[in-house]
Amino acid sequence: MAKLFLGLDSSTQSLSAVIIDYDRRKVVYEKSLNFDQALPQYGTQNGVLRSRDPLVKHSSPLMWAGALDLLFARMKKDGVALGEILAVSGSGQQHGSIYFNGKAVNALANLNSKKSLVENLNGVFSRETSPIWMDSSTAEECAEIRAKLGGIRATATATGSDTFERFTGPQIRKFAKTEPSAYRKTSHIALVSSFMASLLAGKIAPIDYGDGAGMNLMDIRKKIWHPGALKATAPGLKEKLPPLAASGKVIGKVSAYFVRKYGLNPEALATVWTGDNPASVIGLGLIKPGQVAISLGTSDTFFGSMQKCQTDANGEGHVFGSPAGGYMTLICFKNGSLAREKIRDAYGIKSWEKFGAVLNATRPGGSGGILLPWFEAEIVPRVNRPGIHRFNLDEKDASANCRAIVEAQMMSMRLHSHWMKVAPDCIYATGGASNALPLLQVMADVMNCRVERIEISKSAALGAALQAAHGWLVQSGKKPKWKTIVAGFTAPIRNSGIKPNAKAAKVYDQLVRKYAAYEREALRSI
Ligand code: XUL
Repeated sequence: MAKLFLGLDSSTQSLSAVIIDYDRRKVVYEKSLNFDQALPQYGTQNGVLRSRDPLVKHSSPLMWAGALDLLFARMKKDGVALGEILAVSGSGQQHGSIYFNGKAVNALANLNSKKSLVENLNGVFSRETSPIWMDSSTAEECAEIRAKLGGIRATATATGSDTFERFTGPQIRKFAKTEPSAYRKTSHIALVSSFMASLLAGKIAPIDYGDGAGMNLMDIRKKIWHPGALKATAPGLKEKLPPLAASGKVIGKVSAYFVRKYGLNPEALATVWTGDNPASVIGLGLIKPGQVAISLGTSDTFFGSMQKCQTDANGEGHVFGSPAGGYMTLICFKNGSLAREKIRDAYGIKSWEKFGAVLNATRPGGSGGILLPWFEAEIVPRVNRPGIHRFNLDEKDASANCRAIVEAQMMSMRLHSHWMKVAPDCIYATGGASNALPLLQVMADVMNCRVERIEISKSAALGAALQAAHGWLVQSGKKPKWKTIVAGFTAPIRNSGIKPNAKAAKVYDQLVRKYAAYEREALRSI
């Protein structure tokens, strides 16, 4: 019988599934469900609820649960051999938090398959909505926690990152301060990853070392809840948090809900989920230390695997646990795809092909103009007042602006990834926009490094499926090597290598200095 493993990825805008046939080293099924389209009753825009305050970004945990039901229903309808799946794992958008009240444990243990998950979860939340990673409304709480932990360097050394607005600890502190009675009624706090794992397992699931590191609450070296960080964040927090565990660790058998309703294998194992970035590290096969990838998605992320924990003294980058053991580094730029899309649309360019043609038709460095595209509050560099800044750049010049936004994004990555001190010989590009070769040429030129494409549109879900396989093999008494697990599933596209152009690279060596100066100036002015 085929060894089938299911990986799910609950991201900002969609829920995706990838099923792998482990022995055949093949992805045998993929499906994605877009929240706005499939569940319009929640009224989200790009997966986010509308809010009057531009810094507040919440989503609905019920929508995620509804999406899980819908996705299983679609898999069943598509004739997927759900009865043969051996283990399920997953990944979630990082940092988002879910607040359960005292009814949750019972409700999870007794999920009624005659009802929907949404009906089953009626009345189990102490907070109806979930702040997600795009939220930047906790600057005050970040400052308070950072001060109690002894400043930026001390906070990053203790928890893997400086305090960040989207990180779960500052979000929990804001909730405890602004809604103390609802906070008191909270019995369990989950991340998106552990929330979805809890539904699958029918019990409160552990948080893994990858996603747990995105909370400012975990001791990054000891991988336990950090007593000082807990104390600095909110009263009685330890009791509300689940245990920490390695991702892929078996929680138990899947809840009977999924067996009865969708015919999932009753022996299938539910395992601990992780964050979407840690899962992508596996899905892209970044097992060797020093391997670096740039993912061009809703947010643009620059990440790689790292053996020894080394934190960023300036506090811009993050260190998370890697599902493959060891660590991963990550820098997250919030104004990724949506910012590119805004510029593309503002100049009436109808497709990404046309946008690429505009890039090809302009010179590296353009006329030396710079565009800082902070449509949304930015994470790196930290910008809490959104705005677009142009230096020596004519707003009316469509092609110059298209080139300038891509160059700015790449130069920002070059500048702010300096602390990782990795000199990769190749950068793997992935995510939606990595199909656009002209954009990758700018990446290669700015980074002065070869770029290879890995066409795994669902790298997080694939990583999750591989994580399920790992968990199952360990449970079966094997000692699987990650190198063996990922082999054959992940490889760059053949002949996809894009070499940097030496002349262009020289232009960017100069321009990046100008960019750094303008960025400093813009940050001073806001
Ligand atoms: C990482 C981050 C984003 C989300 C996107 O720190 O905030 O990449 O994980 O889902």
